[in-house]
Amino acid sequence: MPGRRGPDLLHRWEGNPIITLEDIPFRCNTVFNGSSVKIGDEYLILLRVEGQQGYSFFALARGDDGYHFDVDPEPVLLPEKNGPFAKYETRGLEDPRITLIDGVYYILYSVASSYGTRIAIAKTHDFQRYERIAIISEPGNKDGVLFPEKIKGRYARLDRPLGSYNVGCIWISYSDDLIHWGHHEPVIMPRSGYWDADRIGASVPPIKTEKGWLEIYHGFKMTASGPIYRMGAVLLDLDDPAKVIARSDDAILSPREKYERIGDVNNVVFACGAIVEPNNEVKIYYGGADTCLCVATVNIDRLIEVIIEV
Ligand code: BMA
Repeated sequence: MPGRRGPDLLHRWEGNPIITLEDIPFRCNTVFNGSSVKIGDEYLILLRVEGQQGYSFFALARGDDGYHFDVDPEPVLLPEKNGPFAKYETRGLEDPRITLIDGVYYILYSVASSYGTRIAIAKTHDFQRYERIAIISEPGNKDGVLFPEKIKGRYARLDRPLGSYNVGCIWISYSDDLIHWGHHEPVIMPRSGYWDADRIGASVPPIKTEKGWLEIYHGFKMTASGPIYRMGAVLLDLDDPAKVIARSDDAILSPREKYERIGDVNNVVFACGAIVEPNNEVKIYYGGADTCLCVATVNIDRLIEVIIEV
């Protein structure tokens, strides 16, 4: 909406936060980042929950309006204790991102262990049963998001390998089978002096629009009291998403409210999922200060206009 007042382009829901520790029916330390899907009229959010041991796993929240949710009584995906994946999951499962392709919900997430952080892929048809498929990156990589369709015949993903000098930037890779990935190429870099100066990563799985792939990403700038995590947006070419068409100069959401400022990690807004409604409103689900889940909205055409007009 032209003329919207206030520092942030996104509009925070007045009832934020939408999920806090009090909403979790089992004992845990904190709940934060989550990825969303809408199936018919039902909204589901796969949540990152951190247990009292200190590692994370996933729980499922359900609702019928996108704002009010109930969390299932038990976690839905825990680190494996046995089997081929176990040794890569000893420090937990983090930051799920859901993408629907041909009726299957694929979940990219980070697995953490003393070997480092890697990206894993699992699938589900119903959010009741989950099947691990493979671990699909080397250590030092996270923030994997899968495109919702093949591009020139291959699956595509964005991810965030930590390159030299510990600088994280967003890369693209391609695969024929979702398991073996290659043709890696950097796509989006941090920008010196900007809000996303020191590290960036993909946040929401790319959303197809007429103007290009919309990628809502996160970035941080280091300050004397630690990083400030903000949200931004870019448009990538539909046929060749390694090409950036346009990028917002400004962050679209910055931590300002108390629930974004103060928590287990201060000054964080961190999205893992979004839903585009039939009226073109995008609901973006994001963790606040690693201590709660929140939602903010924006009209998708307005968002694209802002990215392009820079
Ligand atoms: C990132 C991820 C997120 C987290 C953020 C802020 O590296 O681990 O899950 O929300 O840091 O702590």
